[in-house]
Amino acid sequence: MKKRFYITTPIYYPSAKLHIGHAYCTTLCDVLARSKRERGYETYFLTGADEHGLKIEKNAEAKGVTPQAFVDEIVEGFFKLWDLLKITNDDFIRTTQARHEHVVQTAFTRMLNKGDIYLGKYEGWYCRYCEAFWTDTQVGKDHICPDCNREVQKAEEEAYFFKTGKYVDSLLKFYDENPKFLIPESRKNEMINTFIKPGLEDLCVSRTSFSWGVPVLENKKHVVYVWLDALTNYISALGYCSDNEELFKKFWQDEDTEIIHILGADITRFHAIYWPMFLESLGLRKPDREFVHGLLMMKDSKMSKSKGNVVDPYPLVERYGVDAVRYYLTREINFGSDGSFSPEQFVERINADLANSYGNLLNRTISMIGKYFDGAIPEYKGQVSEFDASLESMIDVTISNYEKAMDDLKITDAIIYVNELVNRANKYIDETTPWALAKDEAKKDELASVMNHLARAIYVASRLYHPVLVTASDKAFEQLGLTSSGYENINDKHLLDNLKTVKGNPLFPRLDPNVEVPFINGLMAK
Ligand code: ME8
Repeated sequence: MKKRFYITTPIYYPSAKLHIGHAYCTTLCDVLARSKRERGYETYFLTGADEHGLKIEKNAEAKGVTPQAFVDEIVEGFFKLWDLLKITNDDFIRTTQARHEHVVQTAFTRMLNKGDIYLGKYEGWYCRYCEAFWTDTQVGKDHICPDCNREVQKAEEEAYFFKTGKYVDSLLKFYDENPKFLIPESRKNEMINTFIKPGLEDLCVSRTSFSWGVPVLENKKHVVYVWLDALTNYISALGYCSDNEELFKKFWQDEDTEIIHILGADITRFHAIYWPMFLESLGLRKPDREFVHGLLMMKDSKMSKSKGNVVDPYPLVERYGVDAVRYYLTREINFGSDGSFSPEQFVERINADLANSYGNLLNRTISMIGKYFDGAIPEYKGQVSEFDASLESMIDVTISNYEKAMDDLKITDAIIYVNELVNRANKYIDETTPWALAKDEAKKDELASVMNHLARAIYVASRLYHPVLVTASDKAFEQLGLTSSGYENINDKHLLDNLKTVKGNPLFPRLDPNVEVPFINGLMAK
């Protein structure tokens, strides 16, 4: 296990407001980053905004403002949303910042001097929505963009190109030697069969048809084409080629850092093919893992800013709280598979897992400790009954399964392990029947042990839920009477001895589907 982590989200286009799909990716990265940090790994978490390109230039023009003013306003909204969702990014990179533009220009010059970039003429099928050129085969006879299904136009212009051919063999060798580089593995076959085998064309890395971009120093009528610009954010944010390369040395160059990019399936080829090539051209190390998460769909089609069929995360968080939304995104959509957003599933998930299972376990336990032990958690005295032994072993297994799943980026699985522990603890109440033990003075020790074990199960579940349920877990700790503790205490069986519990409100009040489903549907209709 490497000792440090560098985790990134894609940098989103500020061409319109973000929707729940972006919130999904950033939240899941945040869960990973928090979980690593809590477990003591030095972690750097980056997100940002990809502010150049034709689409933004056009949107700004339509609004009658400068592109910079246009993106400034939208990026304000990014900040608000990440604040609302309690995202703990260490930095926010904007591609219009001088620190980034400098790196793009330096990288371009280095590649040019090395002979990896040359001036040529581009003719191809251009999708102005995706800002991507496509080949004849990719657009088919109807000339449709394979990404967004819109019509593409034939376009030609003088442009600089990156020589992909020079790096193809080395990329394939890299894939072979690093089977865990691209996850899920099916994506690697897709890259090879769809893009590399049919013959990878040189990549267009400059444009002259719009001006909202980083100027090419060597030829000012060109601006750097968005993907060379965008991808370098992952190193510009760390200070690559700046006066202070400390972060870059630590989080990129040091082999003891695990570099993980998280991205959606729509941008895999840019990350999995061109980015490693650019890095090799610059003589830099490649990331350890690129994890391709699935897309959130609306009914049968992809949710996207340009289609306008989106769910706005703001009112959801406002009404249901940050924990409910973070939990739904983490648990409902298996990380790595596509998923769909549905109001019914949202309400059902919160009710079943958070209100009935976790919230209820806490509520029942705190009430019983209040009733039977005057609110003080009895001391740990080992395993008094066979049920104690079984719950304790489940706790140990849960911690180790959870950690392994998180390390493998199986975030949904990690959370399911915690849910299973919570369910087990609820069942343990039924098995041990504390209300019956309480009637028999001779069973006082047994009852005390049950309360201690329940409190510990709640503590461990809350610790493991913490990267997701960022406020509710803290409330659970408060109810257990804990003022401070960290992940390092997770195995301490005496942590809760004699703590004075504090009865609180239910963490997750049950949602009434008859009220909430129409409410969420209303948000979607807007
Ligand atoms: O592609 N479901 O930006 P972008 C889940 N600027 N995730 C979704 C989603 C959905 N329906 N829609 C978007 C760009 N995403 C470039 C990236 S990176 C160097 C440059 C998420 O604003 C998903 O992670 O179109 C996807 O890859 C990303 O947003 C695309 O965001």
